[in-house]
Amino acid sequence: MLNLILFGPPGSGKGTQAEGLINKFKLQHLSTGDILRNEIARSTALGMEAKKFMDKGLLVPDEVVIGMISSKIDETVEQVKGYIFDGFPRTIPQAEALDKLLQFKQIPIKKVLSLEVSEEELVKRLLGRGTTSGRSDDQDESIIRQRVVEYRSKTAPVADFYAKQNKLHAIKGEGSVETIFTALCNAVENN
Ligand code: B4P
Repeated sequence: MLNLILFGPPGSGKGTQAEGLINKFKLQHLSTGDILRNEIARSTALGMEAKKFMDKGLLVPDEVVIGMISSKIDETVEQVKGYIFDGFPRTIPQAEALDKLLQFKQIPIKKVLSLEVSEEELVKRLLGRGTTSGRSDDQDESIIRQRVVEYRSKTAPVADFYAKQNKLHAIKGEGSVETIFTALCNAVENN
């Protein structure tokens, strides 16, 4: 099974690049951001709870997202060739929980692809998306900057967690979508 993590700050291109990687490697997409937005759209209790955090640019509590991912894996594991985790794990407890889940099923993470983009470029991209996406967390610069602060304090340490396992591959996330996609494919295919 080919299990990949797409890692990087908000707006680094995780969702954008996930699409191409899913098509090329025939992987199941698991985006915690998409799953949470779907829960919000359906006004579920989980969605309403998550919205309180997302609207402020904060991470949703670990137990909520870990439970969500665990049940998605249970529902799909028999039918897929591998997963692309997009926007998960975002904290060390999430990374530890994912390792445990995958160890139990004997389907470890193969590679962690880390997209590197400057803060000014992130803010520019997300404000740009905010003009068309309808996403409230993309429309206010102070919320976007808060998401970057959350990334630096809680998510960036996850890179070290995977570097210690020799699974981390840093990729320049600025340039054309096609050039970045080629670099990601090379990282997946080469040892
Ligand atoms: P996510 O849905 O994961 O979204 P994101 O980090 O904002 O963006 P992504 O990185 O996927 O966007 P992309 O670059 O593709 O998270 C949203 C919120 O959900 C979080 O803030 C948090 O509250 C919550 N959440 C999600 N997962 C969680 C977890 N595990 N734990 C706790 N909370 C969680 O796109 C950005 C823009 O850049 C687009 O407009 C795109 O067109 C553009 N773009 C992409 N590549 C480009 C390039 N090469 N050049 C120019 N523009 C580019």
